[in-house]
Amino acid sequence: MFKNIFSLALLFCASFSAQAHNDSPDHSKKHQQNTGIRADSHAPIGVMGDHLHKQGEWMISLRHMTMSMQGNLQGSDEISADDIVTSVPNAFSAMPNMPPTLRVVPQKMDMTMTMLGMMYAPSNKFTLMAMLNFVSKDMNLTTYQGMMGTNPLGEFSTSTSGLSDAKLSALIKLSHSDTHKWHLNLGLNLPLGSLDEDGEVLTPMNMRMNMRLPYSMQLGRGTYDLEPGVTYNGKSGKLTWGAQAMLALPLDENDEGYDWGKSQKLTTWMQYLITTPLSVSLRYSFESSDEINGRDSEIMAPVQTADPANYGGDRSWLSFGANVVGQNAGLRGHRFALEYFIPVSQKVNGVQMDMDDMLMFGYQYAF
Ligand SMILES: [Cu+2]
Repeated sequence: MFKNIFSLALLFCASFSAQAHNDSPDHSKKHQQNTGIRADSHAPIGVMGDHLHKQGEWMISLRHMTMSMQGNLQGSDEISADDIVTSVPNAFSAMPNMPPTLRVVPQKMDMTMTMLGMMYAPSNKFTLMAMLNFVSKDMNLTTYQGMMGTNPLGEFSTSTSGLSDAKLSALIKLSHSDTHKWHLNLGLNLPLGSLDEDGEVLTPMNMRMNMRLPYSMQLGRGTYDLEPGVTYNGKSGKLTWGAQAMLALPLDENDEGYDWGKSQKLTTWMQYLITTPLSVSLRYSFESSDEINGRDSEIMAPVQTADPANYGGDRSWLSFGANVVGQNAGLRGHRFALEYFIPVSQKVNGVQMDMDDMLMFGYQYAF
């Protein structure tokens, strides 16, 4: 699939650059460089709130992300399904009819997220941003037979989809020179996503039961989170670079009695402008998050994802991206971008699924 997507993206890039060069043969290339909209005036597409707008300007954006997870990690080491069901304690073993170890193992998870964004600048010093998110999640799991041993009983899958949390933020200009730009990000998570999604699961006793799905399958965080951060952008010739640090601080526990804990994200990137309408990027991201605080009393099963201690940890990614921006006629100012992420390191709390690669596409248009 990725191969096709990349060919498509390259085709886009090629047609956009061709257009920029063919346009108005009277103009020198230098002139076009001066009047064109630089592709690298926005950060790689996965960075949110990287730029401010001019007073009165609006921007709409649409991003689509796909990510997948396969297999499991304990800390930073791979752990097999057989090892999980024989060695990892079940957090609910004190409850009646509960096995001493985990008996259900997640094998694969696919997730997509669609983000619809809007920006508006009431002044040159201040840009507002709102984002609506939609998610869909699919997980395949294997259930092991009875209270112990390594005999698989069967497989099942669960899925959820719908509206996730929304975000509101204010971007406040600090200092802006031609080379260095700094701004503050003040974000707020609005808990619109559902926390009580159900699904049918296969139990180790070979029963199909409908129950509340674990935390990672729910659609939202359920809390108002304060998300303060700071963003830096630098520019020299055909090179741009930047960095952003963000925190997420839940203000209270949610209606089901838990919160996702604090998290911090740090990212830094570099972009190279190949031609005015096309830039390529390399980015490093690091995220560290707490385990879940508290718990939802309806989430109870011999599976790692039902235990709040199996959430959070440290993860980092490298990503490769491209930004393309139309230069003339009907496509002027229309941006298309993509970013492809590869996990570099993972050190998870407890036992969690192993992240695979991620891909994000985006479209942006300012007016
Ligand atoms: Cu914008």
